[in-house]
Amino acid sequence: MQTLESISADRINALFAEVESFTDPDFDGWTRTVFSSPYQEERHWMLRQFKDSGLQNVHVDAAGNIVGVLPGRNPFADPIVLGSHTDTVERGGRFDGVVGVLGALEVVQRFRESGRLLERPLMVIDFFGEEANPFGLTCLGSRSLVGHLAPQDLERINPEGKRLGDTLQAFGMDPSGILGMSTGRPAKWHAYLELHIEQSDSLEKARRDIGVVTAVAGIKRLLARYLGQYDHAGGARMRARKDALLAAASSALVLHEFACGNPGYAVATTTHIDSLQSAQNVVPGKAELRAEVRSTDSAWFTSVDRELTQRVSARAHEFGCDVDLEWFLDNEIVQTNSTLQQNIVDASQSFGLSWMAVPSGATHDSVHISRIAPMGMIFVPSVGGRSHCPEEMTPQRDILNGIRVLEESVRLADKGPLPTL
Ligand code: HGY
Ligand code: MN
Ligand code: MN
Repeated sequence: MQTLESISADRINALFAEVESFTDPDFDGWTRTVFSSPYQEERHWMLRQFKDSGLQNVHVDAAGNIVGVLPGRNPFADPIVLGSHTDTVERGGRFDGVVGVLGALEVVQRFRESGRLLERPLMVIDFFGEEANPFGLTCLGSRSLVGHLAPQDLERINPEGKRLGDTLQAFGMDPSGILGMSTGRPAKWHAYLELHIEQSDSLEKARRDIGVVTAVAGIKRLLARYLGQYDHAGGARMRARKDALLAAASSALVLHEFACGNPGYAVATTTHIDSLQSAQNVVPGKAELRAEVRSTDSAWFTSVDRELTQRVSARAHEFGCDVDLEWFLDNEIVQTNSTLQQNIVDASQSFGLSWMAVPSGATHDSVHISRIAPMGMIFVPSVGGRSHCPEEMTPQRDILNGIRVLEESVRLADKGPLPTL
C-alpha cells in the first residue's frame, strides 16, 4: 500500500529526472542560464507540470514568471504564495531553485489529494531569471513583479554589447510588459514561503534537518578600473613599473582579507580580473576587476564600500596605479517574518525534525517579494555545503522533509493572521 510519503517520493523523483534533462550539453553539471534554449525548453515543460498538478489559471505573466493557483474556500482572500526558480548558473547543480518549485507543486498535489481545502488561494510561481546574468541584474521576474525594475534597467548592455530590452524581446517577452508589471499596482499577498537548499554547511555541520532562515544577505557588486602605465615587459625595470594587473590582483587579496576579518557573517568574492589586452610582452597599463560582497551584518554592510574603496585605492597606489571603484547595490539585507519563522519551527517540531536558525548567504527571489508580503524561507541541507557546481547535492529524504514542513507551514499561515511587513 503506497503512503502519502512514498507517493510524494516517486513523484518528486520522476520530476527531478525530467528537469535534469534540460541542460546545455557543452558544460559539465547543469546549465540552464536565463535566455538560453535549455531554459526556454524547460519552461515549456514546467508550464505543463503546473497544469498537470491541478493548478488553475496557469499562465506566464508579463514579467516572464510561470504562475498557477489552487483555489481556496475564499476566492477573495489574499493568497499564500510559494515560489522559487529553475534557471541555473553555468556548470550549476540540480537542486538550487528546483527544490522550491517542484516542492511547491508537490504541496499542491498533497492538498488536492488529501481533500484539505485551504481558506486562501495557494499560488505557485516559477520566477523568471533569478540567477546573476551578464547584464548584472539578478531576479528579473520577482524584481519586476514588485516594482524593482526601472526603465533604465532595460538599457543595460552585456559584454557582447547587447541591450537587455532587446534580449528579452528575442526571448519572446515584451519589455514594456515587464516594465508595466513593475509600474503597476504591486500584488497583495498574505504570505510568501520559499523552500530552498542551504548552499552552505551550517545544517550539515550541526546535523540539523531544517534551516529556519532569519535573514537574507545584502549584496553589493564592484567594478574597479585600474590605470597604470604600458611598458615593455622585457625592458621596464621592476621597481619602476606601474602594473595595473598587479594592482588589481592586490585588490583581490584586500577584499578577501577584509571579509575574513569580520566577526559576523560577511563574504567577499573577486570573480573577474582582466588586463583588457592580448599582448603577452607588455606590462598591463589598464585592468578591470569585478567582485561582490555580502553580509547580514548591517553595520558592516553599510560601511563596506567606503572602507574597501579606501583600502583598495591605498594598495593600488603602492603599485603606482590609480583606481576608480563603481559600486552597485544588488539587494539590501532582508529579515524574514517572525510569525512565519515560528510556523516553520512548529511544523518541523510536529514531524520530530531538528531545526536551527540560519542566515542565507545566497540571495533569492524572496528578497524582492518581502516588499509585498511577509516572507519566510525553509532550508534543507546541502552536502558539503556545496552549490553552484555539479557536486551540488541534497538527499531525497531531506527534500521530502522540506516539502512536509512547507506544507504544514502553509496550513499554519492559512489559519492565522500575519503581522504586516
Ligand atoms: O547569487 C545568489 O546568491 C543566488 O544563487 N542567485
Ligand atoms: Mn537559488
Ligand atoms: Mn543560485
